[in-house]
Amino acid sequence: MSRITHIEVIPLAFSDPPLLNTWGVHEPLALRTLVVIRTEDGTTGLGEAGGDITLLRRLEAIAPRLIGTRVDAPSAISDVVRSVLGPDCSLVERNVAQSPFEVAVTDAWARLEGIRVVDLLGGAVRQRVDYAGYLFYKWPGHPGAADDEWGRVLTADEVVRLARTMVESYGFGSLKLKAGVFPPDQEIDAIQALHAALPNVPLRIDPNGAWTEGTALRAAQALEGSLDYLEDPVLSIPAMARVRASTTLPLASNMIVNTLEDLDAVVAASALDIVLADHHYWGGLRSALDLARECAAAGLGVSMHSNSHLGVSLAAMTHVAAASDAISYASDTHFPWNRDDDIVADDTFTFDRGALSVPDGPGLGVELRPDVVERLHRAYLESGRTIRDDTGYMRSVDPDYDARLPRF
Ligand code: GKR
Ligand code: MG
Repeated sequence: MSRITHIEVIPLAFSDPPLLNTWGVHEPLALRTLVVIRTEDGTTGLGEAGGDITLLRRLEAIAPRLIGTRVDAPSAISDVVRSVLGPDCSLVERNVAQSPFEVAVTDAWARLEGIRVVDLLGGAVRQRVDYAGYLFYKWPGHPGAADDEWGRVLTADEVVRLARTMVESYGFGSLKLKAGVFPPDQEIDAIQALHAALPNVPLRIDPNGAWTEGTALRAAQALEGSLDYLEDPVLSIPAMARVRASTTLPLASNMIVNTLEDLDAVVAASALDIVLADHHYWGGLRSALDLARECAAAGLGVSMHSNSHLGVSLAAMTHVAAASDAISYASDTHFPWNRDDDIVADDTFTFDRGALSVPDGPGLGVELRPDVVERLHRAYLESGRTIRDDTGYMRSVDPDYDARLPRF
């Protein structure tokens, strides 16, 4: 089986609208890292990771040590990652650094076999993967710039307008509102307005742990009947368990389950109904599938989390969801917010009734647009940016911005 001969680790910066979250606001450029491996017979494999400098430096340190690895031995990657990162790195940090290499190697292996990644992962349990439309409050444009195509989303009516646009453009059959931005009553009103406007669309709200336990209890009671699930209202397992015990709403999280030990603790405390898996944080495609299996065995539902991303990540998520019947909810995606700057061919992803067909492959089934990769890499270098800093950007506009969690 073919061995890796080259690896490129390419930092990228791409346009991002001013989306509000509890930490602050998205900066004009989001950062991401592309990993491209090549094998001795010229096969390529792609992976995508976050863009912060610490991770970038780790990926750059790991890459040369993977030269010579066979692409049909993805388990060899974790030994290299462990030895390069050393004992001071946490399991989660190792998993984050491992993920893009595991995805790239799997892509190359599947390409070599002439099959789709999903088939290499055990076969497709579905050919279409549902995604949820991801609603954000947002400024009309970045400070000093013209309004963007999405316009202003600061009121309940504007959230409903955004939801209608997302549903009309993509056919999403579920919607998630990023919350923890405004006083909770305002966000509860927005969900109630969405529920009234789109009664057949399951809704989620995610304040990223910005709410106190008291607020979470009150919000849960107010939103019973309007929500499909409530995501990360609070940030500790005991607090989540207490909220869960007081509501009929299903509770979900991508913040309190980061390791299998966390999963055991969550199950022991009856703290959650749904875990949001994310192959970027769990060490790659296989570990995300293992997590999904473990969750299902423990009686938990599974959805998938996303951060601002490009098409290699979207393809990887689609193959993961297609390979797992444990993934029982539509997955999050930021795709509509970032699609114009995508590094993969324009026509790769066409949403049909909120779902993507699993790309035909071989491999992940995506091809890079080299001119766009080059442009986004230049944008990265010229920007001088090295970390995501939503709070710093918000404070450049509102110097007193309070990003404490919880604070509402
Ligand atoms: O893009 O602002 C954002 C989101 O808040 C993201 O950073 C979160 O990781 O979407 C994510 C979540 O579900 O927590
Ligand atoms: Mg979340």
